[in-house]
Amino acid sequence: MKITVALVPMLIAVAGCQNFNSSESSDSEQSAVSFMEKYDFNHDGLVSMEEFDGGFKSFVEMDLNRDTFIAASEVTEL
Ligand SMILES: [Ca+2]
Ligand SMILES: [Ca+2]
Repeated sequence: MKITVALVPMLIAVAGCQNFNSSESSDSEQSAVSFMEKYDFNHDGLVSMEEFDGGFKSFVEMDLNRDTFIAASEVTEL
C-alpha cells in the first residue's frame, strides 16, 4: 500500500518529463525510440527479423545496410 501511494506521484512526474522531452526531440527520434521499445525485445539496440513482426517486406525495406538487423539510425531515415 505504501509503495502504491509513493508510485503515483512518481508516474505523474515521469509522464510530465516525457511530454517535456517530446517537445525537445524531433519526430524521427521519437519514432525510432518507440520503434526500438516496441520490437527490440532483448534490448541489444537492434531489431532482428525474429523480433520484428511487421512483415518480411517491410523488414527488408527498413534494413538499409542489409545486415539483417534494423538499428535505430535506420528507423530515423524512414
Ligand atoms: Ca534485439
Ligand atoms: Ca541494418
